[in-house]
Amino acid sequence: MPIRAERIAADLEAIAGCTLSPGAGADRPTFSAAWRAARDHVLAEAERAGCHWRVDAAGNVHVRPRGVAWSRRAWLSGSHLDSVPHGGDFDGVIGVVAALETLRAAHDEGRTDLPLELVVFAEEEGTTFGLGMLGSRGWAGTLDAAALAALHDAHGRTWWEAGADCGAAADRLAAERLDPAAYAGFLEVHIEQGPAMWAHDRHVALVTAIAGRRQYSVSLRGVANHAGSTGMDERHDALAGAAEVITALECLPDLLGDHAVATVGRISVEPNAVNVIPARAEFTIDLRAPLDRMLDAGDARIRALVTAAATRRGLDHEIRRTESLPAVRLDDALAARVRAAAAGLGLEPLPEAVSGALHDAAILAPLVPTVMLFVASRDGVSHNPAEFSRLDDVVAATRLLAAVVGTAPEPG
Ligand code: HGY
Ligand code: MN
Ligand code: MN
Repeated sequence: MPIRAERIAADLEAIAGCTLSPGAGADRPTFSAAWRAARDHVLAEAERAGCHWRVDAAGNVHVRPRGVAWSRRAWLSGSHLDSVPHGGDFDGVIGVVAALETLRAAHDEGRTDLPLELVVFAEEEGTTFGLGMLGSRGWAGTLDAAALAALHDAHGRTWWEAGADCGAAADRLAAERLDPAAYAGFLEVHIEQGPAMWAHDRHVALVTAIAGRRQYSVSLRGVANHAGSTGMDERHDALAGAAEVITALECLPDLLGDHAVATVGRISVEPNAVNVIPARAEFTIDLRAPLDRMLDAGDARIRALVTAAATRRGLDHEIRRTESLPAVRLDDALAARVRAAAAGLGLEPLPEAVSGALHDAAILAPLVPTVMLFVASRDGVSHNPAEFSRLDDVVAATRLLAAVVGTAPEPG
């Protein structure tokens, strides 16, 4: 199939222009005007390539060649168009564009029956509604309508209120659940978002596992008091307590093992005044590791750290685990199919990688044979306007995707 670099480049440029903060990176919250514009670009391209599309009750967008009925078993490929605030132009986008270009290339060849479905998952990042992979979890059934109704965006709208004019509908969610038998496999093309491939001059890699993730919201409550007349040993300073925990968290991954990481990405302080001892500090913890036993050990240490700091300082504390996703091993048989296709393209030996970042692939992997293809990220930078991947690498990954899905899947 004739994969064309200039079409991929045009997609990347068009979608990069769909942002709420022009000149300051990708700002594409799910269901926002910028997200709808990016989605509409993909749909316009897909319609020109002889495709039809639908939106499922969770708000995810699905595209197939008109000659492929929705009931026919097919390959699935795609990713997300939503971004973190001021993110990069490649995260999620290259997975959508790779599948779109594969559909266009098939159309160029007059193939109206390529058994490939493009999917654009809603809210992969979790920075719009506070929890990640919402569209894929709503479709897969690991989140129900009530759970999605309990989430709110910055405007106080629930998933269903914010997504209503983008096709999200709570009353249809259960009926439109993913049917695993309908798909031969899911392939997600994504940027590595880490330094290894770029540093070792690897351009495309096969991802064989995805790290597990635990996320927490920690609340410390002390006593507001006068910054000038309160002695240091008379304080119940919630922010100082948070600082003690955050500093200790930086050392935690070394105790858990290789590829474990911990991040405090968000903190709020009350009353947040220069001359008042902070009464309240609330912060998030994001813990990742390639093995569940490492996550379990990290969970216990996080709870011990917070309790010790709070006790020492006379603070009340609360630890809420807001997410717990297991480490995921991807599908061996589909991986072998990818390696064989790579050999046919001269991309051998195909490097392999473990993903520290989470992806919708982690949600689908328990239900549908799943693999990912990574494309190198310049200096590993991601979730940042400086995020960059080489067009040639995106093209190479797209060619590999096309080679895998170009042959009809075995019957289910
Ligand atoms: O947070 C992640 O791992 C992904 O980028 N959403
Ligand atoms: Mn992503
Ligand atoms: Mn991301």
